[in-house]
Amino acid sequence: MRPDLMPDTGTQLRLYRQMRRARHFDERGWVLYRQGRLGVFPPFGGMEASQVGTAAALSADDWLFPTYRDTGAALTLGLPIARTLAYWRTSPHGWAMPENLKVLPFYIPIATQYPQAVGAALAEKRKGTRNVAMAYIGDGGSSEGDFHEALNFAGALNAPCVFILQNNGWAISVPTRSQTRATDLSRRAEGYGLPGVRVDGNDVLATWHVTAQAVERARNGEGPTLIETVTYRVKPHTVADDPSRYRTEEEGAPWREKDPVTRLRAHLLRTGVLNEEGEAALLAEVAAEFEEALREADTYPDPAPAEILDHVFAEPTPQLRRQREELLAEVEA
Ligand SMILES: Cc1ncc(C[n+]2csc(CCOP(=O)(O)OP(=O)(O)O)c2C)c(N)n1
Ligand SMILES: [Mg+2]
Repeated sequence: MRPDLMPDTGTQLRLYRQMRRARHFDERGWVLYRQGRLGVFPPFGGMEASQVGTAAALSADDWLFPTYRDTGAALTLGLPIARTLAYWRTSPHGWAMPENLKVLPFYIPIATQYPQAVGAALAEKRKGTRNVAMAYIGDGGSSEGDFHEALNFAGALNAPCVFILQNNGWAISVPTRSQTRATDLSRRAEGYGLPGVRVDGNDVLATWHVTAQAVERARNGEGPTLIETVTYRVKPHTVADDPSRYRTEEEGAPWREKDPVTRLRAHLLRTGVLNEEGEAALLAEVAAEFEEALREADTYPDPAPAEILDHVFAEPTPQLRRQREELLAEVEA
């Protein structure tokens, strides 16, 4: 990487801590799932540079629209670990966001977050702030109509949006090459008059750099950017998926070599920004933070059935009220 594009050492260390927090969540998540202490969740290990480097370019006043895969991004912008654990326990505590946090609950319906992010960005523009909205999507999601509508809409209205397209090679069992004939997904931006950037999604210094530039453009009223982070889903689609049914083990081998956490670690140790002692302390802090959050999540009471409908709208619609009554009557019976 060109030295003049390198984030300062403070930023490098901040990125490393966030990547370790994400990696730790992913690894502990697997164990907790097997222990029956966490529900089915989509692992993201190996995609930390793609998620952390992009989210770290935001400020606390910006919006983040994550998909189910983007725990690493959400944690980076400040989503509490305890809430995230609650989410994957299907507890309402997991989708009632802290008031001051502009991170949306993880989107499960593919691509719906993209047009909604444009709406949030336009609202900020109308209010005259310099805040931006960042939305995540996968390679598979980029085949959905919502993706294209959002890019067109954002371009036409010059919305302060940053679109992150994480190309991790797979949409469950469908490889990117079957998903589309396009071979460079970032070039789709051209069709909507937007800049499109393709970046090594396993290099956190690079993802951070290109995203920081896109965020700056958006803040300055210069409009949206599409960033394709080229990475790989080394893990199964969810902890309940068996990828050996649709792909070979060898396919992932070169990607495991390019592990983004190991890669930044090697750089930090080589340049003396971090030493083994400093790293050990950092890892201990990250682990302690997680265990504390797990203890907190364990204190959340089990949800009551009707809570599944709370937090959907500030004011429930007549339909929701009716469904709530029906549900309660059913539980009663
Ligand atoms: C609208 C909609 N259609 C289908 C699904 C089922 N589904 C869940 S994940 C997924 C694959 C998405 O792949 P991609 O966008 O590449 O994201 P990744 O899982 O690789 O992060 C599909 C089709 C869904 N959740 N929503
Ligand atoms: Mg994918």
